[in-house]
Amino acid sequence: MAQFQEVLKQSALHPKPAGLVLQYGTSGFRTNAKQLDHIMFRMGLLATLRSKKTKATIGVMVTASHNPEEDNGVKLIDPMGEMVTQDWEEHATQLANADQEDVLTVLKNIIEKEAINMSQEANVFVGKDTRSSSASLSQAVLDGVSALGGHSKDYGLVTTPQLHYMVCCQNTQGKYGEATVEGYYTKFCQAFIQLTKNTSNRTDDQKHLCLDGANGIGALKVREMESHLKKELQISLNNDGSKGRLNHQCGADYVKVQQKPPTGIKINPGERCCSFDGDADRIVYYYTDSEGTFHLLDGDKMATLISTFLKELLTQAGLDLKIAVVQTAYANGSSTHYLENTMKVLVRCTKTGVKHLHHVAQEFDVGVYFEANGHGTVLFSKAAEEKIQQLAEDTNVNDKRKKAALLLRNTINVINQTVGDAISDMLLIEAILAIKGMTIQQWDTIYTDLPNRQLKVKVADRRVIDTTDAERRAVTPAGLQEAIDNLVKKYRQARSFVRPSGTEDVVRVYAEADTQESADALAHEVSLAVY
Ligand code: NG1
Ligand code: ZN
Repeated sequence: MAQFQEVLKQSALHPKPAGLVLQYGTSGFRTNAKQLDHIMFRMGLLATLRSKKTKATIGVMVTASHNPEEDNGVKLIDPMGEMVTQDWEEHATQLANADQEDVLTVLKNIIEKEAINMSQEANVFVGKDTRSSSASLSQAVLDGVSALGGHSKDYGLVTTPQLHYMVCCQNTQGKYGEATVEGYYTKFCQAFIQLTKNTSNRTDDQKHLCLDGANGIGALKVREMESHLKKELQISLNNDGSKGRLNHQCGADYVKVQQKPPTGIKINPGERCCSFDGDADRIVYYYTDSEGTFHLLDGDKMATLISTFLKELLTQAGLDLKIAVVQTAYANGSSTHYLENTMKVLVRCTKTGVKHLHHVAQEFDVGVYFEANGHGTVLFSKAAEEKIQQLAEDTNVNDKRKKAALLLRNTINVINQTVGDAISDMLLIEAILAIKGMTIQQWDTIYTDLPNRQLKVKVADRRVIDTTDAERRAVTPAGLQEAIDNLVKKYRQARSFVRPSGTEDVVRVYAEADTQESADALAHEVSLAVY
């Protein structure tokens, strides 16, 4: 067929470096940008097939999130704006690793296995972050789409969650919003303005937020969005990309892992600050107190604030909807304890990686999910949305129930349900703090984090470690878990686990205990047991 001839011809222009083997990992392919041209072309091909198979628009995002500037990566987005399904991750890995002369064979195998009708139309949305390599790499994706006769729309510079939103809007015929960047700002900012409109006691001080844009795409997009916020949120933007390097000593990952503010930003005591990561799908909050001590409010603190707010509104609205919080093993033990024992909220733990959290959150009427690193969102079931909508429109309910229903409706609209989104999460948190009249210090005192430490250990082959129980226990190598158990017993309120990273060639060690010294010592001892 002519289209396969075109694939062959174009594929030769995007050759694979000999011997290179890459895996579709926790969130797509990610490595040094110089090794990715053929991967991008082939993901353009694969997205076209996925579009034919699902008879829907598929997204391809070119980004390496919080990795350094010289890296890049790519992830595929399924029709409802969710991460691509796991079976297709395997197709992606096979196609990415096929030798040059085998590309057509692998492609045809996928077509056969998935029974794809090649005369079906295909549509692919493409987006990219601000890395200097992203322009040519996203062009390689577009080349892949056109080689198989697919249609593409190049959104250019967008955040990862914006592209997820576009794909969802397109495939739901605009029911989720308009599939444009302008439509995105309109939807989320209008909901934010509605939510904050009756918080008249809010001072200018409370409307002010200090933001670290990680020198990435999030900074650019916040600038674009600002006028839609009508001064209801006044953002002073640092690390806007004009001077510093992407993710270099700044951004959500740096702040979370280093447990300190971005370098070079002047923060006044008590000032509310937040950091985005390089593609704006993660956010963490923080402040320094009058003694100069740094306080981090991470994904767990956000999940707690959001779920508390939603639970209170559901009670006020008299709606019997099942709410749960989904976390990973990295969630601070104090957050889980507070949610289960004080808030009486159901907590579920899944493997690391947002796709796992997203799927579990879908099992509930209201599923709040967050990784400790600040990636998360809230999912509302269709039935929950309908009940909230009905109540908001009902003329026979008392004022209290009605008010709660209206707040819930606007809360749904301020949330990007397709994926964790730094911009949408920021608007949600800002709205909750405004409605509750709460300062960042008050939010911080809801519970106190257990001191914790994360370490990375380089080993010959990290895959010798196999885990179970949502990665909280090691099954192999023999004796490792027993050694960890014995170390944990030496400390108070202690917990520790190890797992191979899905995005880096390291084993990650996590430990928490009653003091920072104990957490550090335990993490160190466990990392020695890993060798
Ligand atoms: P790995 O490298 O598998 O630990 C990291 C993060 C995940 C997730 C992915 C994708 C930690 C401990 N792990 O995964 O939460 O965000 O990257 O970016 O933060
Ligand atoms: Zn990211």
